[in-house]
Amino acid sequence: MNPGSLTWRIRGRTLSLERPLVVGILNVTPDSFSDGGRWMGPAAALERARRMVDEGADLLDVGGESTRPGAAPVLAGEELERVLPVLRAILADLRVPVSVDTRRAVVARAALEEGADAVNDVSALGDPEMAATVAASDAGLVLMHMRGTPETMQTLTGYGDVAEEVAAELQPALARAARAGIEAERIVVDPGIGFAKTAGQNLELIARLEVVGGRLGRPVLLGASRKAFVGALLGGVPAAERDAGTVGACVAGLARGARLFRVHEVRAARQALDVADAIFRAGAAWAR
Ligand code: HH2
Repeated sequence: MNPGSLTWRIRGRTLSLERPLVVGILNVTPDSFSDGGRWMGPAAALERARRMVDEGADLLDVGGESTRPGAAPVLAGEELERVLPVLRAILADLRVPVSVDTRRAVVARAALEEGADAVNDVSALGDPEMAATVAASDAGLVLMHMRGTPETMQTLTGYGDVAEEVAAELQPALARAARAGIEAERIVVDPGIGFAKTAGQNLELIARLEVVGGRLGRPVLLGASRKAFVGALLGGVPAAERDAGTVGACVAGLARGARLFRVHEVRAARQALDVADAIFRAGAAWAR
């Protein structure tokens, strides 16, 4: 598989992944681990969204529930109240594609009706209604690997070969999506960095990301931004000071075949990925 030649189809549009695709994170939650409470409400969120687009985001990912380790679930009504006004404001003002980061079909359905372009499901179709909900639209779908729930996941880190097992455990969700009528071209996969993984397993997963992309045959999205393993490698720096470390993880992931990168700090990732990608392409051209 040549990941550089892959595309992602959302809402009838084919997004090219020739250039690495940067996904800007917009958490409209009070408690997200690195930016909780900063962008709540349509005005603050829209300002943040505009800035991320100016800095080079190709897609914005709006989430109304923190899924950090130990986080308790929020009620669907609360999640809808957080997400829908923000989604409405962004879609009215900006032309950028938007995904909704949710595990709930009811939230996904409302967001899709509002005009969201993709569903980012960290539970990989854990809600029995999710596949049919996405199938009924022509939206894109991100299937992320996790075990258990954010409350329990860090007790579920027993793996033999983490890359192979993550790929194998995502396969049933791909099959379920196909059975529901979601075309493969609409799907990207995500190893779920920090979701039921130890710091060492996160490193190994990124180092062997091509196993996940190769086994599943779909483009890989990497979500390493500001996560705890980055902080641990940098002597325990707080989440807001992990953006340079995040860029390191993105470039390493790019070298292993990831084509989409979910980040809090867009400008640095955009620059680093464009430069690294050009260098890797020059290397590949020389080797031919
Ligand atoms: N990570 C988080 C949330 N959603 N979605 C995908 N596809 N991949 C990820 O790695 C991923 C994700 C957790 O990070 P964040 O949104 O910054 O924090 P919180 O869950 O506390 O809101």
